Amino acid sequence: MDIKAQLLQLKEEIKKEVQGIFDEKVLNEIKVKYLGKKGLITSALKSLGSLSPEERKEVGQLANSIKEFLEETLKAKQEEIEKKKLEEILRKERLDISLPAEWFEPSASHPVLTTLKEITEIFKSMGFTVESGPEVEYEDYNFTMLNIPEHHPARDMQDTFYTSNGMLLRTHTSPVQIRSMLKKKPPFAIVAPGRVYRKDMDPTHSPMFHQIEGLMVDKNVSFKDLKGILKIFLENIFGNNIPIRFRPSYFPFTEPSAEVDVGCTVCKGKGCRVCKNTGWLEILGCGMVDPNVFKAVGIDPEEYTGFAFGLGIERIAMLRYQITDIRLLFTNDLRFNLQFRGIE
Ligand code: 2U9
Repeated sequence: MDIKAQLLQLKEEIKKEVQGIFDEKVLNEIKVKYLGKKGLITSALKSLGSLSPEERKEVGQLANSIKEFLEETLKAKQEEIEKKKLEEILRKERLDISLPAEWFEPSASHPVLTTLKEITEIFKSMGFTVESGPEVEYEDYNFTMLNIPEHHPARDMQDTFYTSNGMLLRTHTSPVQIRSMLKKKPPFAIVAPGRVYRKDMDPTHSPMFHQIEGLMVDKNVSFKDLKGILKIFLENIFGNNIPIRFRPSYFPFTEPSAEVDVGCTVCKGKGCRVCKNTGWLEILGCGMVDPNVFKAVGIDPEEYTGFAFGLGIERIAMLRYQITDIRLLFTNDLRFNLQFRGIE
């Protein structure tokens, strides 16, 4: 058979060979078989030298056209294989978006966190900024600088958790205000929400609980300012018509000091178990910052005055949601926690 006939036969073979292939590996083998260094078309092109010039031209054109034909056929086949692969992936990974979604049990915001956030927001709305600090504190920041001297009963080992390195778990968030006063220059108004620790455990006391404390320092801050701020706060929490009373009290870090009661929200002042028949609920403590506290942080008490207050978050949450045992707030029993779904 002459070379022309051989080439035409090759073309027919290629057509047949490529037809039933769906594998890239086999496709590659065919490419090598015809177009590789020792491939059939390559050899045919190499043998052109032995032909006469006229034949060379004709056979050369034929060989090239077959080469082109093969290249195009292989390319088309490659595209066909890739398309098939993609179709297969799309078929396998098909999502039916009309199927019903998987059911997730909705969770609930913890009542302590809900209350803490709400109280913080009320003070923010009155221009207070929010500060925080470490829970493991120096004795100086937790006691000494707050006018609580070394042998004061508040420092008692029976009330305070001391760490082995001479530090302690803060018993109130007041050290945050000490740190702020060491850093900032008056005027400022801050609140410090956070966890505090005391060795206490009964239906109304937990060894860890949450407080929020506030401090405003400026020239001419008075007890009148303190009353105004606390009135707005209590009306926001308990409603506009809530009765409020200030009772004289004592704290080492404020002078004068007061405790603030609101009319019992359960019996409306008539007397019940919750208010121990007094008609009043004790909500917070407050007072004017003691000059000794200002001196300890390097603020001149002749130039500046300030008020401070503090309250326990769990107590407020318990009153709001009529919870009678504080321990329910910390056992993480879902039957309890999930009752607060939708409240935040
Ligand atoms: C600085 C100066 C003064 C914070 C205050 C109270 C009154 C108070 C208690 C309420 C219930 C704590 O959670 S509780 O047991 N707190 O009665 N706290 S005045 O006074 C400060 C704080 C920091 C530098």
